[in-house]
Amino acid sequence: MQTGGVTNQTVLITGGAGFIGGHLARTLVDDNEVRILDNFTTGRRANVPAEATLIEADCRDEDTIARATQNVDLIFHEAALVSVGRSIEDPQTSHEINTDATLALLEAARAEDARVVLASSAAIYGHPERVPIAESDPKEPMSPYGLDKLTIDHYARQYHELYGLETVSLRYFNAFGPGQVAGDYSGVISIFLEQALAGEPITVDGDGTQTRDFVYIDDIVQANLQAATTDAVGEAFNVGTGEAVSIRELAETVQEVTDTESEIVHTNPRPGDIDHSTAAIAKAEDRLGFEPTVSFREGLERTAAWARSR
Ligand code: UD2
Repeated sequence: MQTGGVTNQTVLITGGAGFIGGHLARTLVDDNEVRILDNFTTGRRANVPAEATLIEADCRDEDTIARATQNVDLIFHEAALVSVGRSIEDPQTSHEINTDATLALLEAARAEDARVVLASSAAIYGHPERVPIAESDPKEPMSPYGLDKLTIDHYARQYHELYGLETVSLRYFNAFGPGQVAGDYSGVISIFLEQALAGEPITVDGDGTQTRDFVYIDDIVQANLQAATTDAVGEAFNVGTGEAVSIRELAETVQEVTDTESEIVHTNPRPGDIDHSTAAIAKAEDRLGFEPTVSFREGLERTAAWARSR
């Protein structure tokens, strides 16, 4: 993938061994000096390119942050506790990882005058009053995770307003693609693909009428590269496709693309789950030049092919 004009920079990717961070690292490593900060809680060593410098440590550790940010030009902050469910079980840990560590990172970026592109989330909106959701719509997060992401999204804007730091918040909707590994706390697509390929039941929480805006990893990377060079600093952007897919429809499409015998079963709805979530992307289109390039179906087929090859 092209680096979108991000060249010859010293780049720190926190969570650089994770799903999104790993894709960013591979995209940037040939044309930049890439540093990865990851503690491998959910990250994977296979995601770390050989040419990158690895700092294996916890992003909550302030000495680590100081070392990792030394002389950096650009920071992609992807390290997080990404599970909404985990944050409900353990709000304090969510706060430490998602909020406190981000604040420390912003402080370090201020000292280095480094641009920060920060992973915010659609979870900040909570139950939306209407879809698609615009950036200025009400924000009533339903989970500690959503609250943490809302807090750092505000901090990013404030660091621009108060200190002139170049920050951009990207409010990811539901990212998916090759490299997203199924686990108790990972995204629904990776879970459904693993279930389908193992011939196990596909577990839909609740009635499956809840909808999500699934955005393919290449387009997440595209938005990050645009955020790294845009003049629209101090701003937050939705990163999605504008297309709503219900979880039931997702389960059925997974059945199709994997050609599985797996049945769809329904379990209890998930506490703190958002009912509908679709991004309005006009702001990202107009100001970043963002344009989704991979459809849900195409992305799912590519991801299924990857999952099958594992
Ligand atoms: C995802 C991200 C979160 C945040 C948010 C933004 C993950 C793990 N979380 O949260 O970080 O950015 O998107 O919108 O990527 N489901 C099932 N069966 C399963 C697993 C999930 O039906 O086995 C349902 C679940 O109840 C929910 C939907 O699928 O309605 C999506 O769940 P998710 O955990 O993939 O993602 P979400 O939207 O909670």
